Amino acid sequence: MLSSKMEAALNKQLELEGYASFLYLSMASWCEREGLEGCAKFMYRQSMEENEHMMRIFNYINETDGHALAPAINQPPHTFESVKVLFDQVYAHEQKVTASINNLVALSYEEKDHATLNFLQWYVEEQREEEALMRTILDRIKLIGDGPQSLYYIDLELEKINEIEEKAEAESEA
Ligand code: OFO
Repeated sequence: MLSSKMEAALNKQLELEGYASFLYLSMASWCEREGLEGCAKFMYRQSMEENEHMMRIFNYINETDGHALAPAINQPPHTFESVKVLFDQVYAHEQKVTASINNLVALSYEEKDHATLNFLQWYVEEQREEEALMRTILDRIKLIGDGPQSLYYIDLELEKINEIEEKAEAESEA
């Protein structure tokens, strides 16, 4: 059973995951409109993943006798200065999510809530992977440059990353 403090904190996390899903959806749309197909595909997938992250917590709250509350989500921005700014914002949001997951882990220790501590380990690992992936993308953008002539090559890099991610997903489902 969840303590009321833990239940409230997990419900709060739903907002962050839900916002990430809508932010990335908005980014996917902007990329698509800019003709950046590889980036758009990447952001659509990230958006779906964030929705899954939200639902995993949502289901956990109800399974542990809490009450999962559908969160209020602020409207994300619709336009982005550049593809580099867009990925800077993704990285910043992921860092914010990581800090929040770390606070949830600390709270589960405080509350001696071993089930939630165990549940959160998946998120600890997921955040480590996501931050590493975003840093890789930002490093590649730095190498290629983000002027108008570079966009084609940035998009190709994202296509390569999409292929790797899709292959890993297919392997994990097999
Ligand atoms: Fe779910 O916040 Fe990113 O991964």
